[in-house]
Amino acid sequence: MRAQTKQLSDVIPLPASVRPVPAANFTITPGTAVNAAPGTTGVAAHLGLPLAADGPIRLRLDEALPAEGYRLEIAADSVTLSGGSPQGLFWGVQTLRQLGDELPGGVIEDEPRFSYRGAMLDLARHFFTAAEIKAHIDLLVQFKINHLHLHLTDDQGWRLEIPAWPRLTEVSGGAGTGVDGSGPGFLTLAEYADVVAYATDRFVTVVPEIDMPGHVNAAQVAYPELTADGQPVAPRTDAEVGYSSLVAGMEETYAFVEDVIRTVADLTPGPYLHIGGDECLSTPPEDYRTFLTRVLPLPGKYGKRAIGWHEIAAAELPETAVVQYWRIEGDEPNVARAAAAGRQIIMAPADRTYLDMKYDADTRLGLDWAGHLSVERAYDWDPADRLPGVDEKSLIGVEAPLWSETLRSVADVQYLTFPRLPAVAEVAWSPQGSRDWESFRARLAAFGPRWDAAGVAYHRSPEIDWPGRTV
Ligand code: TNX
Repeated sequence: MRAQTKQLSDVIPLPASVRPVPAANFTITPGTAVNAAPGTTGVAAHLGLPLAADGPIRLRLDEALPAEGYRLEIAADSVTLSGGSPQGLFWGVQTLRQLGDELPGGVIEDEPRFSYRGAMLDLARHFFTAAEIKAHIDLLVQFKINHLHLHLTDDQGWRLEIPAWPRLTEVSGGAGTGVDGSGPGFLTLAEYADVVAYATDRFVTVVPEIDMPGHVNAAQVAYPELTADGQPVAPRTDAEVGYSSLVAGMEETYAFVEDVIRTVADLTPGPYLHIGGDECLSTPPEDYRTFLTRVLPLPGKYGKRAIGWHEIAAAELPETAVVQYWRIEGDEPNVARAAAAGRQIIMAPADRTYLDMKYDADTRLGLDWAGHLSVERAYDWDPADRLPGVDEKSLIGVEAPLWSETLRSVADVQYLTFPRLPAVAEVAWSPQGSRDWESFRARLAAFGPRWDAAGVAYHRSPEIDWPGRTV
């Protein structure tokens, strides 16, 4: 049990620098007002307090700070929060909100270790609605996650409307799709735009993924002309991988792919478009390279940087391409070679970041092909020390993917996401040298009552000394 007063460092992810000034606590009451300097009123709204020119909580921009950085100064009679940009200010607001209404005095100066701090949600194996995705974003930003990767297409479903290819969602987003046929649905153009706008308001970049050339059974069910012999294929609702492929030697393939990439690029303000590229076990290696040589430049043609799962490192990569490392073993030399050639890498090793791995043998959801992923394992590693030849300067960041084969509800998403996502968020944000598992698990315990009160279905991992339930 841990009911003592909060300390200034009781924040996840741990800030880069914390200097407590013990006597100078500040108390927020419902009437405490915010003085928001020009350019900060949008962010100020996320504090949920009234605005007034003489308010003691001051929000301002300070270009001397890093863009995602902020400085929070808490004194007895005022609180000053400065951000290097509205985004940095927004992260400062998250810190302020975590500290609660009795703010301990002192100064926090903070900025992230990595610029890409991601979470992935698989909408293909089980669909989640726009409202559910937005609610998930609200939980992610509390931990300063700034990229949401949406896995929109796979063998079991196609989840984004593409107007020129309407059967993709009419057929493969409809009833009976998803693993066990239990996850139907798709995002209309308007719903996707709504998710993107909601994310943008919270400084989160949406990274859409259209998986290819494998993981395409749902596309081929909708359009049999995309198969090698033009014959219809049956819908699949099992969780196998590696059996479907677009055909590298057919022009129809590239007409389809370019239409889809252009459409998704037009709908997406963020800089990235993820083209998948994983587990193409039924694509001959030569065809895989032929396909990627034509397709990897397409996001660039439409103004985006291509991201692909690390298998793409077997092909020639455009200069701006980003490689996402996921497997626990295999392809490391290709990834190291891509890094040596100046390509940027996202770290998402399954045995440290895959939120769909079971916590332990008793976990009722999830898979275990990469082993069990305890909270401590998700926390206790260094992304710059994972792969020989891939060091700090090659990394743009870290992502925690959540595949949805075993998920059936938002509660299932929350159960696997919390509390491991905060662990990965701290890996991606806080200085490596300041991170410490004992400190993290003590800070994490304080989130139990908040998640209880907010109705978040987190896993009460026995690794953490949670306080007693309050609701
Ligand atoms: C591997 S990780 C996959 C996915 C599965 C996942 C399940 C990756 C790039 N591909 O197709 O959903 O394992 O953990």
